[in-house]
Amino acid sequence: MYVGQRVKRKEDLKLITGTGRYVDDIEIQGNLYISILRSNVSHAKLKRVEYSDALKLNGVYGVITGLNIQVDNRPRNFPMAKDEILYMGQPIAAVIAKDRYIATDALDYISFDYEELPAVIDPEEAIKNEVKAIEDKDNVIYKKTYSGGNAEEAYEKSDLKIEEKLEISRVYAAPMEPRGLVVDYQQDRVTVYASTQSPHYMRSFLLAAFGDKVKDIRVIQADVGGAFGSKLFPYPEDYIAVYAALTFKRPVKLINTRRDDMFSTYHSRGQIHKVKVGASKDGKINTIIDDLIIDLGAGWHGTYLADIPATLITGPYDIKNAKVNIYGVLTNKTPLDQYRGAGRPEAAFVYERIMDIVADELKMDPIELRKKNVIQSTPYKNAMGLLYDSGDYKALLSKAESYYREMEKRAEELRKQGKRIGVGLSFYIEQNNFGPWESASVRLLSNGKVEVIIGAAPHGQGTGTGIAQIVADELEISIDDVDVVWGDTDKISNAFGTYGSRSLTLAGNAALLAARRLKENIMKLAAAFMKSDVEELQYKDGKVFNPKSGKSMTLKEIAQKATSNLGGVWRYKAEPTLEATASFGLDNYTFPYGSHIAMVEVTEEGLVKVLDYVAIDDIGTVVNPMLAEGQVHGGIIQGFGESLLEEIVYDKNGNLLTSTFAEYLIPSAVEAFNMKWLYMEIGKSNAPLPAKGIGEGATIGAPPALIRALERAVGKRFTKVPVKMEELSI
Ligand code: MCN
Ligand code: MO
Repeated sequence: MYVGQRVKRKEDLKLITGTGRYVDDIEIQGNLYISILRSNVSHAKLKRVEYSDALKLNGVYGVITGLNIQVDNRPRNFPMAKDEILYMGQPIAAVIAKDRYIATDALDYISFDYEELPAVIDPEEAIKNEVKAIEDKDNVIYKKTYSGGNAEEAYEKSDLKIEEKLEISRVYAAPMEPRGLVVDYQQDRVTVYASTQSPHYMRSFLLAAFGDKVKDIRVIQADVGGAFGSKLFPYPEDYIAVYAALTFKRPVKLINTRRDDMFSTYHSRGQIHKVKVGASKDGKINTIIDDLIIDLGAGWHGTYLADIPATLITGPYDIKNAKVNIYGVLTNKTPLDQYRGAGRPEAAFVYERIMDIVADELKMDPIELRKKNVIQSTPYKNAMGLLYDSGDYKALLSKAESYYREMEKRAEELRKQGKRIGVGLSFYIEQNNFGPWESASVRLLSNGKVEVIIGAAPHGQGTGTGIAQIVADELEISIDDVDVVWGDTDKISNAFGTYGSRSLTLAGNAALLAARRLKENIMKLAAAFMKSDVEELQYKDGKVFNPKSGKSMTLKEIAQKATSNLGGVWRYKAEPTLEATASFGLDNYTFPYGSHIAMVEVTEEGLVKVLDYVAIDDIGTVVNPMLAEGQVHGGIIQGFGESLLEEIVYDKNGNLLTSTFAEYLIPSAVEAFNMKWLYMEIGKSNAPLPAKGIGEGATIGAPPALIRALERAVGKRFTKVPVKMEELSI
């Protein structure tokens, strides 16, 4: 059995030997380069773009301005500002030139006239609607209330009433590789090579825009240098590049610089939660009322990032009354979309801050308070109607508690030496398997090897290895004989991609079902070849054999026979193409859950050192503990960044002040620390392979644990991430 083993990543050999192919490594004979002129003002009426000087430059093929395409959920002036500039960094013009240097130089020869408009930057100001972020739109573009029980009445009746404003700043996903694409043009065909999490989304979005001009748009996912949620849906640059290829009838290439990327890759989080919490004297939380303000920037496709935390606001706790009023507001900032965790870290920050704050107010132990409130058994329907499927939350919490108590003991010793030490624990619930289903095909090749094509589009997670483990087990063959491939809309026609920690569960189970189907077909073919009844045959260790006659055939022999043309007449009762496809979806979300425990030291200057860190998850069956652990490590470090370093900052005029890594800080090896990951396999999903996801869990669990530890170390209450050095120093 490979499932459950720490199998090494099959993806790595290519990448560590320098033979990976990222989008900027791809050159199509004769491709032109695109460079984007971006707005340096945040809100203005765009009067005129002057580019005749740029056209005079040697090597410039053309300039595109004012391109507008109607795309669902995207504002007017998409993908380029035409009459109104909505945010700093918005594309205004695109230069198409012979090489990327000429394309970039030509930007200096383009100017635009504009009439500045007041910018809307503070989301709380935006609600007042006095100044408009987009001329013809109400600033509060999305308003929705979720409620369960009777939140107000429960609040009035509560012994303890607390009001807090909790804030999660805007962040940038900061993948190592910025976004980019190469568009190959061949008269009526277009092939896009992209750094994306979903070639299939890209294809369907682009076909909606350009479908009348081409037969199909094939999208191929290049190797991707990280995405973290930010490369799921196509961006303005993608539309501009395809439009340019079709207009100039040439292949084109567009690669973001880091600065381009920081301005244009949709930012994330950016939420304010004004909460009212009612609890009884003994620590039972009765109600949460939350006014949730989400800073959507200059677009409104990110509203789902408020729906997710709204429906998860009670977390893994049995809180019967809750109400969340969402205010989705427009501002003159880069539009908002998902970053690893997508809504669940926001929810966890809120309900876990609530747990710690209520514990402090009641002078109770925070773990005792959590134990009092934690959901006792599953399945459980939460106040907003979500059905938490499976797991033993109490058991996981008590396991986490033992680590917490042990760290507290050590912390106490260190405190006696005068050190500022804090320990924090978070307990969280996840939700995954968004995007209804996923597909996979399994093929037996004539060399006897098995190719698995998945509709998910991994980009660093190692999911290809996890799925190879599943298929190798099902077909009882060596994992070396299984090759998992993905990322090409021509290889599998309908699929979604990798996001929401869904790939192992959905694509993995689709691959499992496809492998089963293929095996059934192989048995039928073998029966024809071995002149046996299929009932007489058995499948074992990658061979079909007849116990009566003692004869057997290997997969390779079956494949060669089925695909050779020496058989003469058509006589198979089974499908000789040796390919089976299946799709898999679950009719409910799955809900992994877990706990993080952190011990930190804060120096007088406000420097933070993480002394110890433990994370515990229950994700049902763990296919590859090494891969899952790797995901947790990366997520914890990103959670550390979000807690202490990362913040997108605009000034009051909408100038982006964090447009390089000198101002926008991300954690590096210097900040890294030891982390231990443990898992339980109690909460299985309903899938044939009862796994749940782990790709995002740690970004959910880390910030609340770290913030609590910091709070205990310095003796102050923190209600906003990131916590700044000056708040931590003495
Ligand atoms: N796994 C496992 N057992 C399980 C579940 C998962 O062994 N029960 C393993 C899988 O084999 C896979 C990994 O854990 O190697 C993650 O699988 P899964 O939880 O299904 O998540 P996805 O593959 O769908 O990955 C998406 C998730 C998301 S949503 C973001 S954002 C994110 C993340 O993955 N972006 C990443 N991790 C990232 N890691 C890298 N290196 N780069 C990114 O951009
Ligand atoms: Mo994601």
